[in-house]
Amino acid sequence: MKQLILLIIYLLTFLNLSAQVNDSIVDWFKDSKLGMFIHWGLYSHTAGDWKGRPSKGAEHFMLYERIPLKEYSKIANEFDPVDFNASDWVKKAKYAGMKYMIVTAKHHDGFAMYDSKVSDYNIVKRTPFARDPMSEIIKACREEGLKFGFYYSLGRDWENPNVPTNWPVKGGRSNTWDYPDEDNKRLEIYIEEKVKPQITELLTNYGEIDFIWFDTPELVTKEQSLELRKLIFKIQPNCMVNQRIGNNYGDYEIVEQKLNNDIRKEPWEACLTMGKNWSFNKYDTIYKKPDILIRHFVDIVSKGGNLLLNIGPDGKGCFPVQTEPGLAEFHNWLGKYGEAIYGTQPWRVYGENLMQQVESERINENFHDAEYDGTPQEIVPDFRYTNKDNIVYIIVRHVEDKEYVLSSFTSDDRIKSIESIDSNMSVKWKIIEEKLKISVFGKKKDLIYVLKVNLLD
Ligand code: JFZ
Repeated sequence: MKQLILLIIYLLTFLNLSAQVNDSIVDWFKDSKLGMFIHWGLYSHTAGDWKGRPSKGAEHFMLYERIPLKEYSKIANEFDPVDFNASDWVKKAKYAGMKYMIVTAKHHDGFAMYDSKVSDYNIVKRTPFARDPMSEIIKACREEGLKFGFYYSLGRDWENPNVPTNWPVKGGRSNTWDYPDEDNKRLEIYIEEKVKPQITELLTNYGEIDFIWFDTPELVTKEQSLELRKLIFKIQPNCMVNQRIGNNYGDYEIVEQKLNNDIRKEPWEACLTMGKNWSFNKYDTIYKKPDILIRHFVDIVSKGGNLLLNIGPDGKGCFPVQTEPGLAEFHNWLGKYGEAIYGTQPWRVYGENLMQQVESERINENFHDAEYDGTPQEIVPDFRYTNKDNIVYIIVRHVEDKEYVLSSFTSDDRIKSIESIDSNMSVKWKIIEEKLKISVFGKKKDLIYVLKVNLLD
């Protein structure tokens, strides 16, 4: 009898702790490779200005400018995105080859960009727009076959009086100007009275939700992370949760504004901005060039990750015009080379450089807010590899040479043939001294192109 009780306790504990989605959901995520991230809120309306001058910190400007909640909340009175069209957003994401969308339901300012019954500090109750954009976006995602998730700022909320932080110093990311008594803030009250009820309504009122993308867990405790994970699993067991739920209770890891140094077996996602900021900022005129976006994308995929590419729509609900070349490039490049991306896995190595120099794209471990881009800017001629069944794809990045030797291949790979996916080019190859010598012929049209290596079964 005692053994039976112990077994039941063990099983209940294991089931609780393993409140994670099943493998088929994770497999879908790993195969999908590309999603769209949307940062849209009251900060999109001010768009980098405050009191007639450029503000500091884009979506962080309430913090950087120490704006009293009473003053900041007045922005809602003017938030009226008359050009917002959910179907247009979703169709642009689908056109670019994106398979899911993550949209800010509540950022650090605490303002709900959905019809919250928990807090009137929301887009329906406090703005002339008076609509719930999330229900419109979710409907459009279902019509276009994209999955959907909510971004939710977990450990930072500048509307709520009970959200202490301690980075980079005590109160460093808290609202200490309206709520100065940092030592007496009770995080558990915030979790019980705002976080859990809002996560519950987000997972109850909008049908099937595929992701909760938590951000900045800050001082959330192990117990609080686990309780949130169990709550999500109880309401929607197929909803994936990222590791920013805190305390390692997520289904997948996040790296932000940087790339990984090597292959990671566990599911992971890199979130990158197209411009300099997460949210729309009228002074943000420098957007990553399309070939750089593809360069980062194929690096991420070669190491087993997904790219969550961010757009910050403006206060009228439109994507910045600077995002159009990048979205078009994803459409064109994936239209031609998508077989080397979707449904692939990392090969035994993620790639190599043309000059065999040491990999220069080191991760920058410094923590940054807002305006930070740790992705490599230098363009190194090199190769990335992906694998699907008995095919290895060689993704050739910014290589002008028409002949090169790859040391990652040997005669043991039993290569049957190598072909160029771009029919304007042809390939000659041979194994010499246990290396693969490749010569390409014809007109190279793409800065990043793909060769398909067919291996013998
Ligand atoms: C956070 C937010 O502050 C930012 O506004 C945006 O929403 C981004 C996606 O997430 O920024 C972070 C969070 C974590 C790290 C860096 C920036 N980090 O762990 O290095």
